[in-house]
Amino acid sequence: MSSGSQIAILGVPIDLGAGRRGVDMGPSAIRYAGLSRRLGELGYQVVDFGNLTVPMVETTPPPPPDSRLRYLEPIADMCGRLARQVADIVQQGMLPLILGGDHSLTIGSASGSARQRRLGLIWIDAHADFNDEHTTPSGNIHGMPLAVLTGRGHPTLTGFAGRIPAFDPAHVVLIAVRDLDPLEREALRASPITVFTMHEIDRCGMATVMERALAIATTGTEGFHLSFDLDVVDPREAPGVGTPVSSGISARESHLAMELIAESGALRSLDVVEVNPILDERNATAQLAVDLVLSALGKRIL
Ligand code: 5AB
Ligand code: MN
Ligand code: MN
Ligand code: MN
Repeated sequence: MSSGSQIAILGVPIDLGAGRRGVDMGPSAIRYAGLSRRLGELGYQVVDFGNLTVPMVETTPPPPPDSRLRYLEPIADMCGRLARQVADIVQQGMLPLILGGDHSLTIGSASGSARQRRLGLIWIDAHADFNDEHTTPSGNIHGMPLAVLTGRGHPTLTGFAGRIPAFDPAHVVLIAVRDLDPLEREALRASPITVFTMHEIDRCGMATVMERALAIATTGTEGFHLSFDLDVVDPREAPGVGTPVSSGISARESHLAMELIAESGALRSLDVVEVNPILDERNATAQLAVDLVLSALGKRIL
């Protein structure tokens, strides 16, 4: 994607998949931080499609207290509609930029983007989001999207309107993981997904990790979808997230990852998720999200 191309922004103000409230306001906070204007300054034509209509906690029947798939039906319905709209955006030749919202939405955004083409998947997150209803400690579906996208999960999620499995695990890469649940960890170890944990980043550096990650996501594919969960960044620099985990990557390392993604020329769609304005400090996390999107789409310092 280069300057002059078209970017389609779509907000998904969903928080039914998360354990705490607030990420439903993420799309507004990211827009308020100047997303459209700054993409325009970078040379892109920007079309903002507004927000997908999604249900909210106040008007949705509560799940049973022991539910292992909280808000399953409304989330599956949201993902089906989102996948269709993202596939439509791709058909129109635009690059989809999805604003979250909790990470359950990526079941829809990534599968919609990969509906008519073979894509790799780069998942940058403190968590692996690789739970299913048997391994989850919380029942929150935002901890499950990567499992669903690679074919493991409840049939209501794996069987919705998108193409599932949308991604061959051989072309999926997880970056900067540092918080796994015990059974999730077992599932991940048994899977062909490539995982670069914080250990590999400390050891080899972000540049080397990204080179390897990009090779995996782009070899034998038509490019890749990027899913960026803001909780991957250290909470001192990105406090506005629902599930902070200490000792994360720095804002600079995040920029480096994004700049290398831009250089690859293979980014086909992206989402930025889990921004929680209620917990943020003066919109710093939303501001960082915008800065990182700009880096991923080719902004250079000089
Ligand atoms: B996020 C946890 N593994 O499944 C679970 O923010 C947290 O989209 C999931 O990465 C965090 O509930 C989901 C404990
Ligand atoms: Mn996540
Ligand atoms: Mn996360
Ligand atoms: Mn292959």
